[in-house]
Amino acid sequence: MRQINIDYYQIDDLLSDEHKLIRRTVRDFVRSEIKPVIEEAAQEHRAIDGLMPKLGSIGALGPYIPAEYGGAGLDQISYGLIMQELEAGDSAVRSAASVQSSLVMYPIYSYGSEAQRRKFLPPLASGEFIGAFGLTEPNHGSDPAGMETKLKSYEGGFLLNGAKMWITNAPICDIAVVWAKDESGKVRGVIVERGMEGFETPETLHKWSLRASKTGELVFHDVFIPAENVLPEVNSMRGPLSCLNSARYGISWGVIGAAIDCYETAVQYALERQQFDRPIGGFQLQQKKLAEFLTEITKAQLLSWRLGVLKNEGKATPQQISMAKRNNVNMALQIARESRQILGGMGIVGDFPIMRHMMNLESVVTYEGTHDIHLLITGQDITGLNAFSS
Ligand code: TGC
Ligand code: FAD
Repeated sequence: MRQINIDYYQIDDLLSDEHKLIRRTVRDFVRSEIKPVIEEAAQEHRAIDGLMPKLGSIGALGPYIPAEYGGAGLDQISYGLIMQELEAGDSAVRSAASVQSSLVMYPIYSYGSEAQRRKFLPPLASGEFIGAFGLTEPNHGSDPAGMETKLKSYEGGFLLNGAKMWITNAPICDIAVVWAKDESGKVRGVIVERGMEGFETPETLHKWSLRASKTGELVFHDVFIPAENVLPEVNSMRGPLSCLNSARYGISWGVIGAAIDCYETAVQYALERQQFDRPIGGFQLQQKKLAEFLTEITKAQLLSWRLGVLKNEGKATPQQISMAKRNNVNMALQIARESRQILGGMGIVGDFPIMRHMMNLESVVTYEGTHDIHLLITGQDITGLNAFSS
């Protein structure tokens, strides 16, 4: 069998032995725990049984959170490589890990009190607790600053009212980090716990994408939030948007994993499938696709690796992160769509992972800032002019 090389520019030379060991560990985990069950879970529209504790056991939840809070204390390249390997399995698995790490553990670690860190981070790191992140609302997706969810002062804390929509893991979450405006219009972050009176999490059904991930709403009717559940160190949109930086960075790596899975499947198929008495991989039109896939994967690998180095040095800007998220998700989506064509009719069945990746990536290109919103972020960085609103 012909060896498929996805490290075309010897980017492995830029990784440490520890990075390669981490990647190997997660790759083995995905091969033994995810690949055998993911197709059935996605077809049946259900989450993988016991996924979060399993992710916790390999250190995939909060990899860069310090060990004293249950994290693995790893660097940003390690975090990226973990996301890449998980998304080679399925975007739903990477989503579970990136929401928990970047959108729940990160804000508690960065903006929480010491008591909040000690109470919530260890069970989130082990996967005993499942976290959700509530920013998007029915009337505010790309413009979260317009949020209508409100906090009203009440004896010893706040009353929370409003609703969040399209929330990953909402139906199965134990806690949710929720963003809402206080009476002075400041954006605050609060930790809502399952069981609090007036808190409901209905599931969003009939998705054609991310079918192995639970999505839902977070609905609040006069939910009492004690003062100890308010994140003390944040009071503006910088809070939620900084969490998105971390998650978007992880996605830029994750989708490379999905693209590689599609690429490897397409190369294998193109070498084996015979039409007109020869492998379809011998036809120029198919080779053009494969050559472009490898070129785009290589460019994406370099973009994310460099961004990881900048992140390790504390120098990555939100605009650089937007560029990587936008470019790499689009790269993976195009590769998934065209790989599916290389497989012809076989591309639409669950015997191969491509259609599942393709459907998943239709969400990934929308969440964490849409393809167009990230373009406008780059446009604003170039011109200094805001094209979002008048
Ligand atoms: P704007 O006026 O530009 O900024 C408000 C304040 O925030 C600061 N800021 C950031 N800070 C940190 N990181 C960033 N990325 C930041 N972007 C902006 C900014 O400096 C300013 O600070 P200050 O101190 O001057 O007040 O904000 P805007 O309201 O005009 O909006 C800008 C825009 C459109 C770029 C932003 O709203 C945006 O990114 N919209 C996209 C929304 C989005 O990405 N939602 C994601 C929801 S979570 C999700 O999808 C999870 S999917 C999970 C999964 O399953 O994997
Ligand atoms: P809209 O904002 O209504 O956008 C619709 C279209 O208009 C898009 O193409 C957009 O690019 C375009 N558009 C909007 N504004 C402009 C503009 N100024 N200029 C040009 N074009 C514009 N959110 C969370 O908070 N937590 C989660 O865990 C979470 N998980 C998700 C899981 C899934 C499966 C999905 C699909 C979404 C999830 N989201 C989550 C929500 C996600 O972040 C939003 O869907 C996304 O930000 C876009 O918002 P919207 O869907 O309301 O689209």
